[in-house]
Amino acid sequence: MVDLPVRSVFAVGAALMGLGALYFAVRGLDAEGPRSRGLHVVTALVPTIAFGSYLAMALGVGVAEVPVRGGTLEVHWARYADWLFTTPLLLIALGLLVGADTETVFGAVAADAFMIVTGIAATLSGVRLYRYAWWGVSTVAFLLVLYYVFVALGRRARELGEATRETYGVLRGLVGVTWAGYPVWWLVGTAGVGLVPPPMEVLGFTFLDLVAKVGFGTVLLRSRAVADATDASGSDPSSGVSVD
Ligand code: RET
Repeated sequence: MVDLPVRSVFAVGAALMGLGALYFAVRGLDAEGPRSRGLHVVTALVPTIAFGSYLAMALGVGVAEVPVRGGTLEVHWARYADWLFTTPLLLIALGLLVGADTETVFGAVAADAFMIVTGIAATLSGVRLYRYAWWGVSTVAFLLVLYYVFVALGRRARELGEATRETYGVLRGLVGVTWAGYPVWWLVGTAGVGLVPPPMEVLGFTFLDLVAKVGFGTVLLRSRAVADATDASGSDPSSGVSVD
């Protein structure tokens, strides 16, 4: 049974994600051009999914007790369902921003899905040693995701106009810092060594989720790069439409 402070954090998380989704959706109403519209849709979809996940956890349905050797563990599985969809969407947003080719975006999404699925295996394993082994596998996939964000997509961003380059630089930094917080928080939290107590753990993940989703969307949609993306003439590479 999820206790009240934890439920309250989930409820606040749901409210903030809902507001974020609404804000991005309204902003997207007058978006023009396929790439800009795509970016607005993806940016609004991410906190919408998170709203569902947080609401489920606040109502106690996104939570399960998992048997581990020596006791049980409360697993917030709705988080993983959220991440399985929102992390690929965030990578697709980065791909859309820089006009990446489909193969590169697909590679990033595949590595990312593998990271989340093996992260689920880490969380559900009943044997401590296996949990850390799966965490290690998931972290290797995470490093691959970072390769795509920093190297493959970053290379493409460098070829583009100043506005896109700058926005990509900020988003890359934001992804690098916030995403790296997840495996670390998992490790120090209840799923790992248990240094951080449950309410604190939930607070930390909620903070990371808000920055990685709503913070990300705010930076992205505020930028001139997205406004430039409304011009789909394709003469300037920063306004090309390579991924639709
Ligand atoms: C887990 C545990 C196993 C090791 C690793 C993890 C990474 C999770 C990440 C999640 C990112 C979530 C985001 C959500 C917001 O939209 C599964 C915690 C590497 C990187 C960005």
